[in-house]
Amino acid sequence: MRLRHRLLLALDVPDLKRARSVAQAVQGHVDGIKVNWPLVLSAGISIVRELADLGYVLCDFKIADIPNTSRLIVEQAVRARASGVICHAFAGEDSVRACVDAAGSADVFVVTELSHPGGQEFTSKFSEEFARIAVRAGAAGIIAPATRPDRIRSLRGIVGDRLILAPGVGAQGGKASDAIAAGADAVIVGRTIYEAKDPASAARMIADEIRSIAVK
Ligand code: OMP
Repeated sequence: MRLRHRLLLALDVPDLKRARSVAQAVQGHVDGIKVNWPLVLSAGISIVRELADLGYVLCDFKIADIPNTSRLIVEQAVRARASGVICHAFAGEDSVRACVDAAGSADVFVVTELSHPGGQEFTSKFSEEFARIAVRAGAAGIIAPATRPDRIRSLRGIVGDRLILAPGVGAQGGKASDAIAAGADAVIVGRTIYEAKDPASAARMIADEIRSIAVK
């Protein structure tokens, strides 16, 4: 993944027309688009193929199943031209390995601890172990919470130079520059961009905020 802006758009927009228009609008301001179930369930897997014409598409299917099913899911995402997929680690290292094997040259990102308050009920207790699983299984990186930059800092110590993508900016209360300063390679932002009147300028503002700390 080429990270020029250190920003990915979470395109959680079930309305296909609007999703297409937001995706077009942010071109040149984001490094990729993350697609989750709301859009895929409404528009079908062909939306992944369509968005792949614009650049990097990360399929956030939060895969958490037995290895064989995990493999079958990743194969479909790759067939639809996904550049990366997201899986959970709580299904076990064998399931994460199955995702990595099936992904081939595509990236696998492993969720460590979820960014919302409920993420502290269960996932935060295991996030360091999940990060170790990501490293052992050969994943491209992890997902870590922009809402808790201190956790990004700790997890960076475990994953070394693997990528850290941090969601939870804006609507969930996290700050892009804080997440980057704590060691994230890029942030993932949804509502703050796609609910803005002008998604392109919302994306540009976040990228500018990130750039402003990167040059300090
Ligand atoms: P906004 O809160 O609207 O910016 O969207 C955040 C996006 O990141 C959504 O697509 C979430 O599903 C996703 N996400 C989190 O918010 N928290 C996490 O811990 C993990 C993810 C993710 O895996 O992308």
